[in-house]
Amino acid sequence: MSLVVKHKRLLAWVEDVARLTQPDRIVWCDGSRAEYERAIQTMVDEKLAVPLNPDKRPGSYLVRSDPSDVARTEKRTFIASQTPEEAGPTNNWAEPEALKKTMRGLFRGCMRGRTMYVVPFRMGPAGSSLALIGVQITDSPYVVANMHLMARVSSGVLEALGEDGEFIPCLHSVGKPLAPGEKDNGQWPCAPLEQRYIAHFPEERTIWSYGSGYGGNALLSKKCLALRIASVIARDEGWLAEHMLILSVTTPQGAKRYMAAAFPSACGKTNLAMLTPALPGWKVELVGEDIAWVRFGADGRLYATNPETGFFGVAPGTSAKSNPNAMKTIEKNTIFTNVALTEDGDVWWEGIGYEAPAGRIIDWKGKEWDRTGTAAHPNARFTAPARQCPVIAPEWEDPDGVPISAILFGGRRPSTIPLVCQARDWNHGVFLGSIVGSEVTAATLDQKAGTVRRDPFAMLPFCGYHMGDYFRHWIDIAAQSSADKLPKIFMVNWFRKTKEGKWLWPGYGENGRVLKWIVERCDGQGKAVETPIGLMPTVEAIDRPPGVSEADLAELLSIDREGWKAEVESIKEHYARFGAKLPQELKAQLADLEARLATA
Ligand code: OXD
Ligand code: MN
Repeated sequence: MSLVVKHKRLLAWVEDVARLTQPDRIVWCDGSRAEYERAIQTMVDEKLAVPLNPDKRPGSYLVRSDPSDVARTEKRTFIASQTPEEAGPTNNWAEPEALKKTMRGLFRGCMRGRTMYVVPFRMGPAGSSLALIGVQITDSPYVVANMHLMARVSSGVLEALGEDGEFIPCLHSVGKPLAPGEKDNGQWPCAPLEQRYIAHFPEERTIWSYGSGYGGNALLSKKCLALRIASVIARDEGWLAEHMLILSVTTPQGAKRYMAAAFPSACGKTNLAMLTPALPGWKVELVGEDIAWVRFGADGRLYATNPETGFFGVAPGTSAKSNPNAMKTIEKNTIFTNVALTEDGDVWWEGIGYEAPAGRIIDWKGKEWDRTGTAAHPNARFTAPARQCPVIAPEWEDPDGVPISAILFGGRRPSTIPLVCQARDWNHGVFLGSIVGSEVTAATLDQKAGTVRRDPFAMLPFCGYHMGDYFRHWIDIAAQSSADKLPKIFMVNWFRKTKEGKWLWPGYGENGRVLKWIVERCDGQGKAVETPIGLMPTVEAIDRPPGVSEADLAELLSIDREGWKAEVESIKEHYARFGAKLPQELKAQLADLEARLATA
């Protein structure tokens, strides 16, 4: 590399890590196309990546991971703050020095036989006041290629760092040293599960990840930096780092309004971010589909920025019906992981919208698929550049971010929670965010099917500090502005079912009808009535989609009093986890809800 790195702390860190991990060689990354191609070619040479048919998927590759390394491993994810109280009841805590000692033992010699890449990257558009610089050391060419798509990797970042600029050190190894002459030879490298650690040191703003090469465990820019570490920085500096999509809605009159929305995993967040509204004349464009960094502008409004540059989306279930814009985004230049390979060199997965084609299909484990079981892993992914999305908003890289009119919270709730409800004010909105949850389906987690897994603000796996302090931060941040400038907050639920188990709402493009009411509410229009749970649209206020009867809509907008009373009890249990850190304001909101339900 022609650039001379003058940053002493960075150079010393890279030298220390090299001494510890003992790679064969060190490569400083510059973010160039040639470097991306070299990383991919390294995987192809090692039989870790398969080029797809260029007539079907130009510039695209398929990678298969080890069956033990297919998702974020929350059990192996740690917040190593000085005290357990700082990490709070929802995070795994580890004593930082003890964890470092254990991990240093694992890192010792772990890059033998491999290349150590030094990947400088920026999160956030150039010129953004929130942009953060990270440097990831990794021994995975898969990580290098994915980081090229997901973050702004460039040698310019090193120049910007100068001699002593701030950066977040992100150390990663797959944890599979190679003996002399040994090759990966088609074996996805990773360490046994019990040796994996995804460790965050919030006070030091440092990340160490060992043993996994997959997704959020290994692309440290994403969940580790842009959420867990950034949430701590945001708390300290008075902004918000959130697990939220950002979209714009343009009305038939040409008015553009921006919204941010938090949903737990598997609630159609990416689909909503790329929505094609069924309502004629309405348009949705995407600014971000996973993470939003949000801060107040000089005008007192909240502005949101997408720190990333690509999508790491779940493939199964993505189809021309559920998300036509995602399907167009991934037509080319995409890395697919753990999907099935068709005989003609294309990809396939369950829920792609058409039957698996005839001929030999290789499943995600690399075996010929016998057409029983799933051909793609349920958490199979595509990594694609955001700029390829046909509905990317032209302003998605605006360094100032976009002004947010509405914040939406949603979950997968077959009962009780109505289609949409507006918070009475900011604190009531924070209350709605704090009780987000999804109904547990069979075989998810250790919980009983039918119970609600609470995932406050959809941040349960991503908040880098005590969740009670996080609630406090959301309440306090409002003081930076005035009530008239703050976004309106809404709770939505696309997943209501009848008692007989029939969907009450068609979802997908029809969700645009709910966004329309939200826009109208933000603009001081749209009919709403006061109810014990918040402001609700009247049946006439929502444009009714074809196939939804007036009675269905009335049910979607009704208040299930008994359901809500049970909900209050469940919220009490959820809140009990936070002990003395639960803000008084949220306790008051819950008491208020209970009283309204009793008297109304
Ligand atoms: C993701 C997640 O992968 O939220 O984005 O799990
Ligand atoms: Mn996510």
